[in-house]
Amino acid sequence: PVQSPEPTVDGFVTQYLRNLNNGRGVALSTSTVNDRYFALAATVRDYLMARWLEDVRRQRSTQAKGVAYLSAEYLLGRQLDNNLLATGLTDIAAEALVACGLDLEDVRALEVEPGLGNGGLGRLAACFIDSLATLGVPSIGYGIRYEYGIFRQTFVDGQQVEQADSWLALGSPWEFPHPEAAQTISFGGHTEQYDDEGVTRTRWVPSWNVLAVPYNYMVPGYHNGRVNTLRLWSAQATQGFDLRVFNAGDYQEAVRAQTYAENISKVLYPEDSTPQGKELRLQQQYFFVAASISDFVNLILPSDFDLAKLPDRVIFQLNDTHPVIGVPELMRVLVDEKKLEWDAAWQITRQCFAYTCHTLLPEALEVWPADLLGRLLPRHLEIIYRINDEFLDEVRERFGDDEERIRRMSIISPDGAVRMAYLATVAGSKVNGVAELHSQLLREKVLPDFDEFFPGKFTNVTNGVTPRRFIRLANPGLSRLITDTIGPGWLTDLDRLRELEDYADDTAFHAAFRAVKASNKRVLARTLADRDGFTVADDHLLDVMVKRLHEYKRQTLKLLHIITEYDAIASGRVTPDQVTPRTFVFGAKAAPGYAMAKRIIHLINAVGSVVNSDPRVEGRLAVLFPPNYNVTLAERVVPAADLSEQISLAGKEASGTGNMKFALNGALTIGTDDGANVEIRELVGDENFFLFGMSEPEVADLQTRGYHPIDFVRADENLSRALDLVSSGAFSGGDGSVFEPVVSNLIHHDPFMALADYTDYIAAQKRVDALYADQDAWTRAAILNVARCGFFSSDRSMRDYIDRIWHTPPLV
Ligand code: 26M
Repeated sequence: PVQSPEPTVDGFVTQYLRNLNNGRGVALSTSTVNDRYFALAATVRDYLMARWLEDVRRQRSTQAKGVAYLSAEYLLGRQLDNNLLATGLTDIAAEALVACGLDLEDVRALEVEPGLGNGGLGRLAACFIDSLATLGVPSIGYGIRYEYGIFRQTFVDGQQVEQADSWLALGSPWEFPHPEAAQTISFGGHTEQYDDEGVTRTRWVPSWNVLAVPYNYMVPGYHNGRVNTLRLWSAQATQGFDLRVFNAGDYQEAVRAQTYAENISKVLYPEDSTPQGKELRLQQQYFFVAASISDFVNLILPSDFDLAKLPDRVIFQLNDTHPVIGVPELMRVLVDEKKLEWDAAWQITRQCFAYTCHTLLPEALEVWPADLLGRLLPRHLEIIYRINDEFLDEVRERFGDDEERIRRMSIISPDGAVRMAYLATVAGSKVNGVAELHSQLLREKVLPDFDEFFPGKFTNVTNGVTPRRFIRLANPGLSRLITDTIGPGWLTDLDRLRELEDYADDTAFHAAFRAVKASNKRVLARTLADRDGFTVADDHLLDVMVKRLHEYKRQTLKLLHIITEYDAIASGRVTPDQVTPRTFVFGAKAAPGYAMAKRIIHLINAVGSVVNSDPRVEGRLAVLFPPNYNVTLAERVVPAADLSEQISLAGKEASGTGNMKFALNGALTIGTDDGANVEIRELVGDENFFLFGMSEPEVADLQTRGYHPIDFVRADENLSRALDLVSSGAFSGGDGSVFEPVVSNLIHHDPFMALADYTDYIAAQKRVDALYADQDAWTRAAILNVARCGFFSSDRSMRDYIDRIWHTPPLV
C-alpha cells in the first residue's frame, strides 16, 4: 500500500521539493509560480492518495449499495484550499512554503476554477459530492470534462462580451486521465432484427463511434479520511473511425471527422433555462451517460454479477433531465447486450433511477424531436416508444379510454417530441423537487396526472450547501467566532448553530460578530480593487444580488429600486444624508443568446456609471457590477453581504441556494415567498426576514384575472418616474432608444410581474433601512439567521436523499 508523507512541516517540505524537482523538472530557484502551484497541489494529492486507493478498493469489493450521481454539470470552484482544509494541512502547508521562501497566498492565486457548470444546478452537484464524501456514503459522480467551461464574462461599454474559458491552458494538477479505461460510445446507423439461437432480437448497427476517456478527480471528505471519486469523460476520436475514411483516401475528411468527435466534450452549453434542442447537446448527454452506465455495469461490478440484483447495488440519480437518455440506454444494455427479457429489464431499470427536477418554467423542460433523436440514437427511440406504449396501456387500464388524459400523459408530445421529464417520471423510482414549495407545485401544477397515477412517487428534498466551502473557507472569521463560542464539531453537524441563539443579545458577541462582517467587507474591497479597480466604501450597507441573469429572477426590480433612490436625490426631493448609504452589488452572466438578459446587463452598468459619478449623490449610493461572477468571487461576496436579494416572482425559482449561503453568513434576506425562501423565513422567523410581494396563489390569480402592468405604473408615481427616467435617456447619454426594449417590455408585457411587486418591494426596502438604522437590532437578526439556518447544510440534503430515495447508508 502507498504510504502517506509525514504530516509535519518537514515531511511536507520534503515531499513538496520532490514534486517540484521530479514532477515539474525544475529547481526551487528556477521554478515559476505555476510550477510552485502544481507542486503544491501534487503534494496535497500525495496525502490523499493512500486513502483514495483504499476507498476505491473498498467501494468495489463491498456488496453495499452506492449512488451514481449523473450530472452534466459540476461547478466545483477552486480545489486547493478545499483539499487542504479536508486534510487538515492548511497550516502545515503554509509553514512549509515559508520554509521554502514562498507565500501560500501567491501560489494559491494561480488556480483557475473549473467552471464546469452554469449556476445553481452545477454548484448543487458540487456541494452534494462534498457531503457524500464527508458522510462516507459509497458514491461516484459522473459528468463531462468540458475543455471550455462557462464563458469568461467581460464588459465592453457596459455590454457583456463572452470569452472562452481555457481553464486547462496550463493543465490541471487535480486530474488523473485513464485512456486505458476508455469506453467506446456509438451513434447513428440503424437497427435490425436477427435470430439468436431461435430468439428474435434487435441489434443496433451504429454508423460512428467516439472514445470516452475517463478523468478521475479526488473528492475528499472533511477530516474523515474518506476520498470519493468524480469521473468526468472526455471525447476522443477512435482510430478505426479515422482510418476508415483515411484508407478511402480522404485525409482532410479524416481530420475533420476527428475534430467532429472531439467536439462532443469541447464546450459547456451556457444556457441554463431555455434548451435549444441542439444535436451536439444530445450527443453530450448520451456520451457521458452511456460511458457512465457501461463503466458501472461492466467495470465496477464484478463480471459474474447477477443483473437482477442491480437495484441492490446502485441508484443512478438524474440531476434534472440532462441524463435521462440513460433510461433507454440501460434498457438497451440489459435487453440487447445482456439478453434479459424486456419485462425483467424494465423491472430493474425502474428501480435503478431517480429523478430530480430543478425548474418550474415550462420553457425549460427538455424535449427532443423524435426525428433528431432517431437519427442519432435509433435504438433508443424504439425503446422509448415501447416504454410509452406500455405505460399508456397501463393508463388506459386504470382510467379507460380517457383520450385527453392519454394525450396529456404521453411521453411523446402531439408534435412528435420526446418529453424527457415525463420519461424520467415514468422510469424513476422517485421524483423530487428541490424545496417544499417547488415539490408541491411540481405535483399539483406540472405533473398532476403522474402524481395521481404513481402515488408515493413524488417527494421533496430541500437543497443545501456545503458549510465547508461556504462557511469555513469563505468566512474564516465567522468560523473562528463560532468555534470560540460553541466549540468545534458544528461544521459536520450544522444544526448545532442553534446554540448561537443564546448569544443573540450578548454584547460581546455582537461586537465580535460585527467585527467579522466589517473585516469581510474589507477583504471584498481588496478583492474588487485588485480584480476590477473598484473602490468599496466601508460604511455602506452592502446589498447583493448575485445569480444568473434571468427575467424571472427580476434583476430589473432591484434596478428600479436603485433608480428610485437615485431619482429622489437627483430631483432634490431628498438630500443625500437622508438615504441609507448603500452599495449595490450585482453578479450575473446572461446566456449569450438571451437578448433581453443582455440588455438588462447593459442597463445595470449604465445606471451604475451615472449613479456612481453624479456628484449630487455625494457617494451615498454606489452600484458595482464586477464581471465574471463565479464560485471564487462568491466566496468573497457572500461573507461580506448585509442584505441578500432573493426577489424572483413567486412560483418561479425552484429553490435557490445562494439564499442559503447568505443567510448562513449573517446577511438578512429581502425576498418573495418563493423556493427555499419560504423555508428560510419559517426557520429564522418573520421578524428576521423582509418578505414582500405576491404569493404564488396571488400570482396565479392575477394571471387569471389578466395582468396589465400599465395599471401599476399609473398607480405608483415613483415607478412611473423611474421608468420615465430610463426612457428619457438619462442612462444612455440622452438617447432613450437604447433601453426602450427593456422599458416597453416591462410596461406592455412584464412576463414576471416586476411592476406588480414594485410598490411592496420599495416598502420592504424602507423596513430594511429602518432596521439597519438600529445596528443592535440588525445584528441580532443577523445572528439569528446564522443560528437558525443549520438545516441548509447539504449534509442534511444528503441524509434526506438517503432516507427518502436512495437507501444507501454510509460505509463504516
Ligand atoms: C438544458 C439544455 C441545454 C442547455 C442547457 C440546459 C440547462 C442547463 C442548466 C438547463 C438548466 C440548467 O440549470 C437549471 C438550474 O440551475 N436550476 C436551478 O437549480 C438550482 C438547484 O436545484 C435551484 O436552486 C434553482 O432555483 C434552479 O433555478
